[in-house]
Amino acid sequence: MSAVDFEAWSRDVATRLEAALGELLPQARIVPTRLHDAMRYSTLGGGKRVRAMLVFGAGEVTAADPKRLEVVASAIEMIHAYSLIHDDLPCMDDDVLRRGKPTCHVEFDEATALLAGDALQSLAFQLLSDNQLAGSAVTQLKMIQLFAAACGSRGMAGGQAIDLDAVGKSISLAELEFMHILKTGALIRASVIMGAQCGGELAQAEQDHLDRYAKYVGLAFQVVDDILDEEGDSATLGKTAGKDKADGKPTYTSLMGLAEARRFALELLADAQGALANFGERARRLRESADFIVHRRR
Ligand code: GRG
Repeated sequence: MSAVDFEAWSRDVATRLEAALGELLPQARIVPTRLHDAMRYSTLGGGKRVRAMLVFGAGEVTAADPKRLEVVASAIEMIHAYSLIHDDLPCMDDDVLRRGKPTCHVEFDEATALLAGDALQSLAFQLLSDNQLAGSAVTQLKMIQLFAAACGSRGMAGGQAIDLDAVGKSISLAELEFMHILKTGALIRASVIMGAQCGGELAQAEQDHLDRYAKYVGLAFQVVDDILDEEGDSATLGKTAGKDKADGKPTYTSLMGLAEARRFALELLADAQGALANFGERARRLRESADFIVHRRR
């Protein structure tokens, strides 16, 4: 795969992920059919699949078996889909458009959307415990621990709580950064670390470099998300543009201004690339994925 360009590689990742998710998600004809339909509706056929790119990119660093990476990427996408379903509910961001189509609670109903998110979360953990994904049981347990922490109150759910609490308030840049490290950064970091853990063991210094890369990329992802929310249009983004501003949410652009936020995103990209300096060709896909994350238009 190293001869093909990034576009072909990322398409291949998305195709593999889609096929794996199609198999791993319960079929819509299985009872309870409405719930299974909603889980598939929100997980399949959309999204940039950035977290899967990071799983597969990190897997190339440790020469991991693609079959293991498919399972890990699927579990992470299920958690991501659950977070989007719940985030769109009326009790949270109350949004009607996601990935260019009606949000889960609009297409189905609120109760089904709540349950679809819940069931996606437990299915993700089931996959990580049903399949052999690492060289040793100890490493696999460490993967699951990291994943649980990334999803919970000191990860994504905690970041969401801080986010909801910050609406209409003025917060500092340090507070904004802390919120995003939890809300979006934790799952992005888990994608990189778990992808690498599917393959051969890395020296401690190499693990630390990957971890630094993941943290910079996670933050860069969010800064760019804020820029796109301000600059983009709903048709391109596939979600309601300008919503953060309209909802009175603090963002990088509201705190720094657009030009400074753009500069900050490039600085984070350079830091992320710097963290990979010693990996050579093995980290090519991680380098390209970081570039994609910062220069994307949606
Ligand atoms: C409800 C527990 C719980 C958590 C929700 C991550 C999150 C916390 C909410 C998502 C809301 C949101 C729009 C956050 C901003 C960054 C983000 C995660 C954007 C969506 O991710 P992309 O751009 O989406 O990777 P696609 O559709 O491409 O997969």
